[in-house]
Amino acid sequence: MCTTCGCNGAVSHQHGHHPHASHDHEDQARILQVEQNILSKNDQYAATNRQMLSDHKVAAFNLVSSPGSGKTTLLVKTIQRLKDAARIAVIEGDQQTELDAQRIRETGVSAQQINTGKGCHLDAHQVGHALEHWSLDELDIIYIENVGNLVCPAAFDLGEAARVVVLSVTEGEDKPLKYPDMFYASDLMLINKIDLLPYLDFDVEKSIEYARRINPDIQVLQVSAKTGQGMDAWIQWCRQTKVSPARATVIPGEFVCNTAS
Ligand SMILES: Nc1nc2c(ncn2[C@@H]2O[C@H](COP(=O)(O)OP(=O)(O)O)[C@@H](O)[C@H]2O)c(=O)[nH]1
Ligand SMILES: [Mg+2]
Repeated sequence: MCTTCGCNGAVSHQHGHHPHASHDHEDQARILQVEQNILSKNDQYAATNRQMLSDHKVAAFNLVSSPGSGKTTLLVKTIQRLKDAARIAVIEGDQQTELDAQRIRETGVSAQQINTGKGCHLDAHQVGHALEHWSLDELDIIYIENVGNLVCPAAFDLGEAARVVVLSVTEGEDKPLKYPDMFYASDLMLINKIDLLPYLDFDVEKSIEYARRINPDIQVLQVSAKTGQGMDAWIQWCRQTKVSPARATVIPGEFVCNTAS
């Protein structure tokens, strides 16, 4: 079941292109009510997660993107660079398989896999259960790799300190305009795979302009997880995030990793 709208495939219902006549007003009101109930419940779990993470001074980052933008590769390279300075764990969201969690574990850090089955996003309740596997006093940073999907994860706060949308240059610069909710809900846009720019007609300036049209406050970094270009700035950004019971307080110059040097 898609928990964003409650559809489960048993009823004839397709996002965005079902004939309007197929839902009467009563159906629409019921769908709205289901959405509101699901999201308000999620927000309560997210607030609990955020408070707990804040109490233990753990910075959690929610990485969202379409499939294949390079989230797992980026996390592996990030961990390799950061693991001597910060104590890191990872929550991996995928519909199926433990493959990404295994890639993370090979770096030596702990990873909890959440398989969402037919669900297209992580929710705060699932993340809360994953957090139970660790003693939070022994961690500084938790990276959450969300399910690859530029739509549904936008609506689900997980209790993260900041949300990072990864846009790879092979996807085209128009994605912020096509998926505005995701870019509106993110604190940082990480443009990945910039090593491929010489071979593509991806317009970096335009992608930034589009993202800021949706979200004037969004920060932007350009990286190549493959070559390491731009990774120092990304690592610095992770270490600058101030943990608080409120969302998104990325304050340049403040270092809050418990063990950061
Ligand atoms: N050229 C290039 N390829 C990358 C980069 N980052 C990831 N990839 C490749 O993109 C593909 C998808 O990466 P993955 O990390 O699995 O993406 P995810 O689905 O977002 O977790 C893999 O073949 C990676 O090797 C990058 O910076 N440059
Ligand atoms: Mg992945």
